[in-house]
Amino acid sequence: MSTVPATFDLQGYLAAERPRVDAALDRALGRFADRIHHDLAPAVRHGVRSGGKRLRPVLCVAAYCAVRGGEAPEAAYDLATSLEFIHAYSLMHDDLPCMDDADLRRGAPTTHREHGVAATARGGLVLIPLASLVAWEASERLACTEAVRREMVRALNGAAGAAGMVGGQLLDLDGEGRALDAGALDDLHRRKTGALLTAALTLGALAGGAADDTRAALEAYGRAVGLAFQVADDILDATATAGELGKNPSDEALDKSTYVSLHGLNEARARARSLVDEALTALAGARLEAPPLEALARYVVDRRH
Ligand code: GRG
Repeated sequence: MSTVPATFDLQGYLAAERPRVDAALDRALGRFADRIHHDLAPAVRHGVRSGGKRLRPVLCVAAYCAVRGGEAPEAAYDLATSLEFIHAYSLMHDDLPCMDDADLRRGAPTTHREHGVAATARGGLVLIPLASLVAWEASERLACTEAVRREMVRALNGAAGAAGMVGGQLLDLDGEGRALDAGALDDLHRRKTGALLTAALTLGALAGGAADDTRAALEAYGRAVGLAFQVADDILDATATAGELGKNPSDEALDKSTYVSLHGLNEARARARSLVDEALTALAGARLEAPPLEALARYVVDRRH
């Protein structure tokens, strides 16, 4: 099912949104420069500003616009920066020798390859509290109430923590060399990847002043898109080249259970499509007119990196 207007230009939309996100990341690194020890600043900058699709901030701002209509103010992009800070730290740490031991990300050397393990480990840690500070400060400029601002910071940290991304990463590391069943694989990825993607929708919805049912619909969309994203990631890891991916495929080398190893390529593709339909159904149920969110759901599974 798709209600995306044939005229919606996702590539043009992303080409306009990504520089706005990058500008917000630069603003945050500047505004909070005194919170980043100067020895760690190059590694932090590398982790935050070395490319990437900027999917989480883009989703956050798209949710804000879906709720409020019109264009998003600068502060909405500043709020969305908090999600990218958590994402950046997670990739810096994920690539470290004690985790995935990756040399390449986004077609370039990983942060620890450029700036060393110590600065990367510590710089990643600096980004965690900074993300909360960024969200707290930006949400004040968006004139959110204190209760809403607290809820945003709680949602961000919940998604980043043991019940979310960190917990998912632990399950992932634990699962290396073991066959996980379908339920365990879903649980792992709902935490590791899905929780932060869903938090992007939560923050955008809260900032936009969404009613509870609209927020719930956006979060249902986020959960479906989050899992679809990971199914697509597994398909890409199994089928794309290192050149396309900008990193070395690693699932097989690390002996990880994936949607492809568990279900096969065709079934994994069908699951990704059905999750996209689930996401679009959630939007339609809330009568949300949101062409960017509809197109982004499809993009998540159609992307080549
Ligand atoms: C101490 C156990 C422990 C964990 C620390 C390292 C870590 C926290 C978490 C890792 C979480 C992780 C690597 C999640 C993967 C998420 C994912 C699919 C990343 C790729 O996202 P894209 O494609 O990346 O959006 P770009 O490059 O576009 O930004």
